[in-house]
Parts: sequence; C-alpha cells; structure tokens
Amino acid sequence: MRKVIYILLVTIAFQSCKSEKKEITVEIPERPNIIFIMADDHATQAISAYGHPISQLAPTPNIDRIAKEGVIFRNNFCTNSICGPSRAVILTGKHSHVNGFRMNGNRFDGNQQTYPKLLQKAGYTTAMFGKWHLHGKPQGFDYWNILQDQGNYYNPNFISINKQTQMVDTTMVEGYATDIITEDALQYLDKIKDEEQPFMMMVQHKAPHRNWMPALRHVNKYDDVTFPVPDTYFANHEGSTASIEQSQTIYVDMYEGHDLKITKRKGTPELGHNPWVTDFKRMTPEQRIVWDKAYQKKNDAFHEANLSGKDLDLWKLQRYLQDYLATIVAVDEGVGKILDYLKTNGLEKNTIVVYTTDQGFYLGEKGWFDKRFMYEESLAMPMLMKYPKVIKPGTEVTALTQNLDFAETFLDFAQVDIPKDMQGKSLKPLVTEVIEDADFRDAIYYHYYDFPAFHMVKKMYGVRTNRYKLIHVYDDIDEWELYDLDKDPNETHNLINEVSYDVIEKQLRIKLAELQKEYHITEKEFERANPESIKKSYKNFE
Ligand code: SGN
Ligand code: CA
Repeated sequence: MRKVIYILLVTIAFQSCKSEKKEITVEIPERPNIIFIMADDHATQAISAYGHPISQLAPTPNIDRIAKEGVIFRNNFCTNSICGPSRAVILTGKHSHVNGFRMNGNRFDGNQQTYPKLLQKAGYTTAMFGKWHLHGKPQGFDYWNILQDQGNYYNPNFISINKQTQMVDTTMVEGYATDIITEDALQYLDKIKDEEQPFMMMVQHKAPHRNWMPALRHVNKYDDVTFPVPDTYFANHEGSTASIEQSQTIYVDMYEGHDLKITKRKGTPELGHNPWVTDFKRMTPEQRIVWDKAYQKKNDAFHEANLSGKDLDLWKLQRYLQDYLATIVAVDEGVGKILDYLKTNGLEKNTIVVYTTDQGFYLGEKGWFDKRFMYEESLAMPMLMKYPKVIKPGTEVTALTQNLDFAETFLDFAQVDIPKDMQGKSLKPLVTEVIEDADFRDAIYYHYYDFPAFHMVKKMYGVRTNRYKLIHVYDDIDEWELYDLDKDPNETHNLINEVSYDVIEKQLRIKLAELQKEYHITEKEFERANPESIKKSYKNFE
C-alpha cells in the first residue's frame, strides 16, 4: 500500500477580493490495513498471553505474538454472551436492542449501517471469511465466502456468490474448516496486497466451538496432559437459581458420542449418544479411519477403567479440555501463517491485526461448558491487537472495554468519522494516550435474552464495574445477584442480602439505571417477561 498524497486546489481569498488558485500538498497519513481474526467460543483461559494455568499447558504462541508485539486488553467484555448477537454488536457498534439481533435465530438486518460498509465506502477493499452466523447475505464486502450456518469442522459447506451467475452458491470443501478459512484468507490477501487502497479482512473460525473436533494432525495432542481442575468444578450454586437450573454441566449435559467422543464399548469405533450425526458423517472414509485410530486406544482405556461417580466426572473434564484445546492449535497455526505472511510481504508495519472471539466460555468452572451467563468466564472476551506503527509492543490495557467498541476503533484508526449513533467508544486513545481507566468507562452494561433455549440459561441483565457486579435474572424468576469480584473472583457468594453491601447495591442500581438511559433501553426490552418481573426490572428506570 502506497502513501496517499492528496494535491488540494484551494482558492485563497485576499482582502482585495481578488482570488488566486494555489496548490498545497497535504500528506494524509497512510491508512492502516485491518485483519480481524475471530475464533468462536475461545475462552481467555485458553490463550496463554492471559496467563491462566490451563493455557500454560496448551500455549498459543502465535496468538500471543499479537499481544507481545502490541496490546492485550485485560478487561474486555461482551454485551450479550452469545454468538450471533456478539457478531452483530461488533459489526454495528450498537447494543443488541438497537441492532435488533438479540438472540441466535434472529435475522440480522443487513441493510443497517456497519463498520465494513463504512470502510468500503471510504475506499477500503473489504472481505469476510468463515463463520458469519447472522443468517442472510453479508453486506459491505467486496468478497465473502462464509460457512453455512454454524459450520462443520470437517468438509464444511461454504456459501459465496458465483462470479459467473452472480447467484449464491453452496459448495462442500474437503478439508478441515480452520485450515480452509486460513488458506482462503491468505489467497485473497495475496491477490489484493499490491492494490492502491487499504484492506479490511474478517477471518472468522468455527473452532473451538462445540463439538470440539480437532484437526487430524492434532487429535492426540493433549492425550498425556492432565489439566488443572477448577476450584468450582463441583460447585453447589448456592444463592443462584439460574445457576442451579441451567443445563450446561459437563458431567450431566454432555453427550457421550457427540461431545466426548466416547465409544459404545471397548473395541468398537461406534460412538455413544450422538444426536447430531452430521458432524461425523461428513468425514470421508479416509479421515474417519485416522480419527477412529487416534481415539480407539484412549477410548478402550476409558472402558477398561470402568469409572463412576466423581472419577467419571473428572475424566469427562479432561476429555473435554483435551479436545477443546486441541482444536485451538490449528487456529493458532493459522494466526502464525497470517502474521508471517504480513512480515514477508512488507505489510507488517501498517496492518492492524486483531485476535478475539465472540464471547467467553466455560472450561469447567462451576462445572460448566458453554457461555451465556454474566459471570466472568463467559462475559470476558479476549482482545489482542497489534499495529507496529502506532502501538508500543507489550502494552496492557486494564480499562473496561467491550465488543461494542470495536467498530468505532477500526473507523477511528482508518480516519473515518465515527457515526453519532454508534454506542461504543474508540479504543485508540487507550493505546495512544495516557488515560485513567475510570475516565474511559466506569461500568459496562450486559443483557442476555435467549431463554428458554439451549442450555436453559435464564434472561439476565446487569452492570459490572471494575470491582462489583449486579445481575438481575428475570422472566420466569425474579432474582438479583451481587458479587464483590475482589473478594470473590469465582462469584460463589451472592451478597444481595448482605446488609454491609447495601450502599454498594444502591450505587450499582443507580449506575444500571444510568446505563439503561444512556443506551436508550425502554420497557419494551422486558416485554417477553412475566408482568410481575417486568414491573420489578423496570424499577430501575423510575
Ligand atoms: C449449538 C451448540 C450449543 C451452543 C449453540 C450456540 N450445540 O447449538 O452448545 O450453545 O450452538 O453457540 S452443538 O452441539 O450443536 O454444537 S453459538 O456460539 O453459535 O452461540
Ligand atoms: Ca460463539
């Protein structure tokens, strides 16, 4: 990408009313390229740059390079911990109730304003690869090739526009989804790298989403590793009805075949309970032979051990983590390839590379997998960014940031005006200026709507400051939860009835009401709730 020099012809008016045309050369700073890499369900606990003990046994050296050469956001959170909604927030810079995509299964209104559209309009070449999951064709991209629906790990279907017919084409591509997406993005990059205008590419993986199927070269990667068991693995969820009534407990809700890849008995490759057969059916016979061979020995050992009770529960955690973390290896390799490509092609300095995911994930904390709750593991989103020309290597940001801020950040770096109706804030000042955390943002707002649905996590909204969290679980129940994250980082002691926290609770309720006002949240947001609950949730606005 070459430097853009604009020659402006200006008319200079003199006092005498005579006018003269003069040429002035204004150098517009080079606009950066942007590569936005997003995994699906990649927990911060599984990125070694974040330092969690699990990730130290399954490091992510290439993803970590982004943090080392740029910035790590230590307190980055989603606004609504679920796939489609998070993606819609990222594209629009608006909360779910404003962009209209509150839960998976909603249809994204593609006609609305998004940051890729604004960048495209400003002269960027834009492209989108991999998981889209917003139902409907992507808009604002010069090229796109997206996974059908959730996507499959093996031999997935991709949807794109056929150049000849201009019609939508669905094609099965043989191979492993993560590798296909990386290669597709690299090939595109190779095609456009010498063009005059800057580019923005979204590279969005299926991994490490359920049902955690690693690449064939990685299926045995963590067989001999025993991962640390979270302190709360056998939590009793006292003080939280929502936590008791969910269905995302590893040792209760995971399917033997589909999730844990357990076979029916020793000596057979036939899988146990597997309600969604397509994931395995898509494999070619050759792929399946390698897969079965890799799992046979460990499954036979499992049957021989004849585990029960807590031993079985703990075994399930290990199998889950081994597979989940093994799917991340290909993602990390892909990130490495992209970073290397930028370096060898002289694009490194002026390209922003972001690594993130759509929301956090449970790796056994509270006994769970999946996300959705407003607790830390699912609320936290990894966010790593490098831009060698501007961001100092090794920068750490502890301010409260959100996926709501991404669109604004990219527009800001690209020198495009941030539309007034976007609800987040550019993160650029956090990496280019000295700003107190509290001056950036003193609290974040969260709202999850997808109930009743998969995993039965109840509707909830709330506020989180740098120390406290207040959650209101509503609809079929009406329950408040309050946590002091300094004293109770695992969020196991609901303090809502603690008199000594009354003042804190009051302050948090005021903050919550302020945020609801700031983000234009109306009574309508609670309309699917039962009337009693609406009344109580709405107390905050009065
Ligand atoms: C699938 C998963 C669920 C998951 C949702 C939403 N089941 O239905 O466990 O919560 O997706 O995930 S699966 O066995 O079919 O994978 S999201 O990332 O798209 O929001
Ligand atoms: Ca997801």
